[in-house]
Amino acid sequence: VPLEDTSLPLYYGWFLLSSVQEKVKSAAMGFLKTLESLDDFKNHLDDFAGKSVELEQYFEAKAALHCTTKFCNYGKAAGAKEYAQNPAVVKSYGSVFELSLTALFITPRTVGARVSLTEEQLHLWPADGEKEVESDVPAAASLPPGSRAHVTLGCAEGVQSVQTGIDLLQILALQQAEAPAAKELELGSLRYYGEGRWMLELKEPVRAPACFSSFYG
Ligand code: 2AM
Repeated sequence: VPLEDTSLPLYYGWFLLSSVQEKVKSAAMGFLKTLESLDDFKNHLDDFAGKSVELEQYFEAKAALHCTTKFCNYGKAAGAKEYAQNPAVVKSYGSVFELSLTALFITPRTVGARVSLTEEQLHLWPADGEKEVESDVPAAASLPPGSRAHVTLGCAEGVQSVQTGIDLLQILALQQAEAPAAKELELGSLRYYGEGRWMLELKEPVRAPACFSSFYG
């Protein structure tokens, strides 16, 4: 294996600064607690294996909070080398950006925060970011670039974090087709998308400074 291939990371992304990690985690906890207290949610508990669930225990945290841009798999993923050589990626490496977390969502598999990317941030988004998961979400290619951008906050037992972006795209595809009626809460508008999928559009987006970098593992 040529050295240049082995030097590619597992993934590139924005890593939330440690000062904001706790803020985001507590916003997520607040969301889960609010959800659990709602009759609407209790009426749909079947989605979560039927029994009573403590959402805070149902999901386990994965890595330090980040928003993956390109999963390179040490160079084995399609387009990894091209991404690493993209001038925008090279130029921004190590810079701090402000991410805007505009919604929180859960499914029986994952809990995450949607990231709404700015024009500048979209330059770091890979061209195939959404198309890559078309087999899981057929409508993915018709969603705008950056739709998959998210921070994984936790996964159910045995679930890999790559699932969070797939769950987000599924919710957005349903939203595009026909958004269900919203319940207005103090934190924002909550919608139920069936099969245990809930999304809260935040009234006040959470602003999270994050460093664009990569993870080798
Ligand atoms: P995540 O972005 O939803 O958290 C290491 O596994 C990181 O790369 C995780 O952050 C994970 O998911 C992300 N990841 C894993 N496989 C991926 C894939 N095929 N495409 C995009 N991101 C992936």
